[in-house]
Amino acid sequence: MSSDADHHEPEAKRAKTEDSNNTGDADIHLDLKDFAKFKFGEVLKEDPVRKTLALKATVDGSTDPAVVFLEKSAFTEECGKKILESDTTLKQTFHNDIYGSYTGFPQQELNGVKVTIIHPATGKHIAKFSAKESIIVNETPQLYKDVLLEHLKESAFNVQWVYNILEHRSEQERIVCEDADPETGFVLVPDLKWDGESLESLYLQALVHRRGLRSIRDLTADHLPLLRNIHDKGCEAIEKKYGVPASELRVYFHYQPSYYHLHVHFTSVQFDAPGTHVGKAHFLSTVINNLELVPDYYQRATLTYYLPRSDPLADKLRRATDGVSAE
Ligand code: G7M
Repeated sequence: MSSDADHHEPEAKRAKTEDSNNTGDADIHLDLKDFAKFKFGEVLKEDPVRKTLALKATVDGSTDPAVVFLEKSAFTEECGKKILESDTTLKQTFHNDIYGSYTGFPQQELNGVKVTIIHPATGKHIAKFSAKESIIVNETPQLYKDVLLEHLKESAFNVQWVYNILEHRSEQERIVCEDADPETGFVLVPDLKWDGESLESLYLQALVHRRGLRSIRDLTADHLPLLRNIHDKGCEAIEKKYGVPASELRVYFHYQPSYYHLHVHFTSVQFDAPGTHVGKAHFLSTVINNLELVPDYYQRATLTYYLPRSDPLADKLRRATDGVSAE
């Protein structure tokens, strides 16, 4: 996905691999300027606290649905200044003594909504964006081998977007730092979820150049140089570009991740980013420390995490666990 909607290299940017999500429909992102072709389907999830809404939509000329994720953008200082000092219309709701309540209508460019569109969206995308209850899973190394690895063979999100970034086919203008070393190198880019502006909600991803590392489960002490390099160079680049020091950054992995190509999240500690909870986030510094103490820690550890109750994996893990304890 490019931040520059007018600049595209269609052939290069589309997935060409067998595990592509590309169903043969035209790439709707190539020339998308409005929602004229979209029809509302249903609300998948609404979150009044984060001020987000996930919708399922149909798209004219396509048999595949789209997921449209709307998010009210965070305010920046500059935006606050402009709202006060340029033509914002106010409609009063009520006033009482020294207190007044209004709805403000800032100028169009101050009033943007962050929109993420996934098309064609797979059933797995729809499930990911849908409202759901979670359950806690204790994944032993045996369950990882018997259930999770098998599950990933059948059902894993396509990571073509990662390869597009690593091969400079997408988002190249957004790269904050790159170390091209095939063993210890990575690319640091703003996360899809970040508008790239509000430092309070700063969110970047380091994607490793090495192929074949799926998640923290694959990490051993052999990868310590890679992990230390990501930590040190990633923090340094963020401080240089955004002025946010390492002491204000949460640097972590997700387990489980959505995308099984090793990547590290860098978010502002001021920001309660989605997926920073116990049961999902693992500090990079803790992972490094665990591997320093026990070189094969992540092959031996039971990892505890939450999963949507409706996730087919939850069911497979439950059946495997029941099967083992019944024997
Ligand atoms: O849960 P997991 O660790 O797999 O998180 C993956 C992260 O990648 C999420 O924070 C997503 O917002 C981010 N992400 C997903 N996609 C499809 C893209 C993309 O196309 N570009 C960028 N920059 N980040 C993405």
